[in-house]
Amino acid sequence: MRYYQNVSDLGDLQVALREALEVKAHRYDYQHLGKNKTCLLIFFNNSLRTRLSTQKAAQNLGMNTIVLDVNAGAWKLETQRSVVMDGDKAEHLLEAIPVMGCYADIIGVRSFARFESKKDDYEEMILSQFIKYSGKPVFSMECATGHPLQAFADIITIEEHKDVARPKVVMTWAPHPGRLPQAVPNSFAQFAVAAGYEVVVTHPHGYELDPRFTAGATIEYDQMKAFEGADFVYAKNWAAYADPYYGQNLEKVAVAGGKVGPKGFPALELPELGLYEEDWRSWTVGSRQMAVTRDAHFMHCLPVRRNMIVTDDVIEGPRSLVIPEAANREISAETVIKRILESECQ
Ligand code: SN0
Repeated sequence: MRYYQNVSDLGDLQVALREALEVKAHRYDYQHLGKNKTCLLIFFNNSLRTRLSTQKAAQNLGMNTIVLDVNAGAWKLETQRSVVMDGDKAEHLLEAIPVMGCYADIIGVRSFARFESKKDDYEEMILSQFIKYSGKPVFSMECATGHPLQAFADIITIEEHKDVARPKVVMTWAPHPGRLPQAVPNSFAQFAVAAGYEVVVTHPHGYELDPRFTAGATIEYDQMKAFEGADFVYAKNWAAYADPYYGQNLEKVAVAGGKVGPKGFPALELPELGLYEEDWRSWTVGSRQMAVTRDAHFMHCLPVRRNMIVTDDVIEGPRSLVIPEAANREISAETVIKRILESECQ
């Protein structure tokens, strides 16, 4: 494996899951693979779990790690070609990337969707330039369209906690004051389907994800119906994907009478979204929804806004898996970096 950005890069997911459990049991047994090798972790966005777990994973494998926050101390980077660089950006990505490649054996990149251009985001404008110009193996630490290290950790966690062969896994949209990327829900849906689970995705009208990522899942607009009999509930906020509201928080567009939406498009009506002004917060996951599940485990990638996404009692409850998911981030990262070291760096 040279690049990691999709579930397909893992090949057979069942084989990858078995390997991950092996890595978890023997995480310091592969140090010879990374000796005198450097893992460079480039962050264009904030991070807590990804930064710590990926650094730990590379160190478990005997690698040196260098972490760079592009927005804290590096030169501001221009990312578009043909721009006259007379503004505040001193360096171009087209020089910065090959320079980074000189110092690294493997590069991890975090670069969220910017919601300025759907085309740039869905073509992975930043990640694909690292793949093209660094000359080194590259893995995603959440880029515009996916967060495959998170989804791999989530599936490992489900495998460890499921009590039926084919659990019902429900991914639900939940409210947020801002507008979050589709990367986490895209990858989670894709991995959960690939793992062979019964996958239901529930969200208000207007929040449909890119169907390339939800293929194989059932879309159910009635959240209570979706939750019936669920074994696992995965909550996440995401902004609209469909045009013309790509990257928007639709509740805000609707409540503002369309004034915060794209110019020239009609105001959204809340009933069109299956929402009424007072009730979009009813999508916050609480004991009401959890009561109709099969005593489901609760999951979220973190960071989570309590009492927006999920109530205190559910996230603190005995069925919450948010901490085991975070712990498995070390394992998903180690499995991925191990595979890259084995195939590309020996
Ligand atoms: C990111 C996201 O993609 O949703 C990272 C999740 C792993 N989350 C946020 O940016 C949360 C920010 C907030 O203000 O809640």
